[in-house]
Amino acid sequence: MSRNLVIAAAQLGPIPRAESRSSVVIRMMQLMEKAASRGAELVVFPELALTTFFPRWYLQDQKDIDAFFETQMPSEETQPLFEAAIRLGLSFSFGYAEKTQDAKGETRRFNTSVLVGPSGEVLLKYRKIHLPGHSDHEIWRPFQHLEKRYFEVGDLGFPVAEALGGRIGMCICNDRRWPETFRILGLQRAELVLLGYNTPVHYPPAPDHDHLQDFHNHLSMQAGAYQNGAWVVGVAKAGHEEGCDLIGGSCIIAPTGEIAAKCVTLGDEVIVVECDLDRCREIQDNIFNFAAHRQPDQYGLLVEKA
Ligand code: CDV
Repeated sequence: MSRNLVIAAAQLGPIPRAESRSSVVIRMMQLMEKAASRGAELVVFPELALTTFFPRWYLQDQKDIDAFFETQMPSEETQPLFEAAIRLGLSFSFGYAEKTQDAKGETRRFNTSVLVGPSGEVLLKYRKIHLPGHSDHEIWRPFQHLEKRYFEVGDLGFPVAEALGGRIGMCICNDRRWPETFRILGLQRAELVLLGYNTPVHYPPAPDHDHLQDFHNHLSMQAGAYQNGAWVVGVAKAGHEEGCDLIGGSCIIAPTGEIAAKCVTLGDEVIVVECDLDRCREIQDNIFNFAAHRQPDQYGLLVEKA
């Protein structure tokens, strides 16, 4: 099997609260068609791709909250996405709010992403571990960020799958800011990390950093790629959504940390790069050869509670 994988980052522009899933699915299918016409084999969509970014609202009625969650994947509304991918022979990944029941019958809610193969089969599932924001209504904020209220910390760890001719891991939005995320994937010899994000330009607890949002986005992802010798595909939901500006800057990053392609709008946009997974060796066998140079005996503090 070829070690070249043609990957598309499919950025989504704003999704208003009133936009239906079916309408978003049509937009995603249009991006898939565009990506396929440019030779893409894998299309990567953002975090919580099917709806507006609902943690910006303090919702009290569980029915209103659950309206943003998926209880089935695929569902009637998302089935066309899976069918389009099968028809186009594409794999794709995307994020969604997952409501499920555990073995004890308890309801669980996660911020989830899945990687779907070209036959419509789920190859990998990840549930977001670093949930940013807060749990209670904080009225001083111009908008809320209630991920800690609506989701539980993911319970699947950071899995890596042998898939599409390489080793693939995923993370979601805030996870990308934590070096531990990329290192855990790197220790499993991930060659490709797929991630989606919804990042407001305005960060209410530290507004002095608003002008640095794009810089911090790329800084985190480029460092993660380089320090672990992996391709990283970071995909935004971007633009002015329900009064909140979200950064764009979706990009495909080489294992050297260089940005190979980047979106230039804040709307629906596709970029495509032919990614040679063997290029991971340039980094993983040399400067970040873990077996030769890492000193885990000295890193005990890293896994102690702060
Ligand atoms: N969706 C996110 O995880 N957003 C956070 C914001 C709140 C800082 C992020 O890390 O981009």
